Amino acid sequence: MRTQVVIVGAGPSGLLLGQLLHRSGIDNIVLELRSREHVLGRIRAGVLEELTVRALTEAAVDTRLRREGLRHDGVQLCFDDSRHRIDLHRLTGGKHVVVYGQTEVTRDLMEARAASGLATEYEVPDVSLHDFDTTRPKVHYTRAGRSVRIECDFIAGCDGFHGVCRASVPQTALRMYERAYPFGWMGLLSDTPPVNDELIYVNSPRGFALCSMRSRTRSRYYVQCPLTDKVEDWSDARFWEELRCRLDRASAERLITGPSIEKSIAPLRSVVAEPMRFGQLFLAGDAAHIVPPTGAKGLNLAASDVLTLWQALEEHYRASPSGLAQYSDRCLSRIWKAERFSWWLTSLLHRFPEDGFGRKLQHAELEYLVSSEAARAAFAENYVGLPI
Ligand code: FAS
Ligand code: PHB
Repeated sequence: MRTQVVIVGAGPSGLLLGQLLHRSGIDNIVLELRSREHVLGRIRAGVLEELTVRALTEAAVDTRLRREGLRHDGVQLCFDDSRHRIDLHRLTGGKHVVVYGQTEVTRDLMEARAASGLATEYEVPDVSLHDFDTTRPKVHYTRAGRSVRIECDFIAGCDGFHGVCRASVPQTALRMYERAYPFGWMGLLSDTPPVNDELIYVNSPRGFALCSMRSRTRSRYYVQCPLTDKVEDWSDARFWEELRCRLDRASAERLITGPSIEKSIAPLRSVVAEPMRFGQLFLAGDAAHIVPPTGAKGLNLAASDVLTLWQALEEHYRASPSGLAQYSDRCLSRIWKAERFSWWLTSLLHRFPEDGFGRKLQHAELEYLVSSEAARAAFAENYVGLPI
């Protein structure tokens, strides 16, 4: 079998790249380890930058997003029992973010791919990469007991942090930069009206909390928790009580609770793999980098990697000077700025073990942030997403 681009991974990165390549007339196949249902069952990101909306529009996968996505012109910071609004729209000269769950983005991309009749193999357990340091890379896997070999021009590694693509690169060719945080996020999804019409990021003496949403009737909440916690340690009642204790009084009184429809714990870490290109193999999204979700950057960085890769591949196939050689440096420049913002906001809002001096610095920075136009503007331009 032969195609132009083999895409490993059917998360948002892989599916978005597949749709963009298709619209440029570039053949591609997507190979996914898990089932379609499993991929859709993951509850992850909730906030899209305008750049991500633009990428989904280029891929002609924005109809439901424009109908159901919630435009947010501001976010709120909560500390010392009071909330402070950051006016994203005014501070960035008119930009905003859109609240629309990653699950819905993935569903829209899956449906668009199926409607386009493009080749997608789910539940493929043994993808292996070959000869990607030559001009004739190959990808092998088995399907119904039969060995399949695909010859291609390029391989896009969109298989997330634990995928096979980055793992196929000789360790001597990779530089990994990592920072782990001494806590995780316990997340809860509920069919209850959000406590507020904008997101609330909370720094409380008991730890970080985040009030987000998926719609006007479905809420997404997080509380910081020890890394040793398990989901079964968190009954619904315990979660709601802990969230109430961390919120300002007015929000706590307004909080509407209800049964959880999903609960999960995610560890927080910052990771970057450099470079992102190895011969004809290109890494995109979580396959190349991880951010703590505090800055709502993970999914959005994946989208900007994919936009950059799609434009470079389109130039290549149009036989015009292509950006393939600059792909890694271009992506890493934006990735590191988002890594910095995500690390900074995580350091600002979370409770670190026994660090009195650190807590005084946090408080001083929060007071400065909410009282300085310049500081709020810097927060706002990072939160809505820096330009590619
Ligand atoms: P993904 O990991 O989404 O997709 C990779 C795909 O590759 C998966 O479907 C996987 O099954 C498949 N795959 C893996 N190995 C394979 C193999 N060997 N062969 C074939 N396929 C293979 N971001 C935010 O902005 N906000 C959040 O709140 C947030 N919460 C998160 C919570 C968790 C628990 C995790 C893990 C991430 C979270 N993220 C969040 C980040 C997340 O949204 C990612 O940035 C986003 O999923 C990146 O998309 P992909 O790069 O497509 O990677
Ligand atoms: C979410 O809605 O899941 C979400 C929103 C903002 C974040 C992280 C997660 O910073």
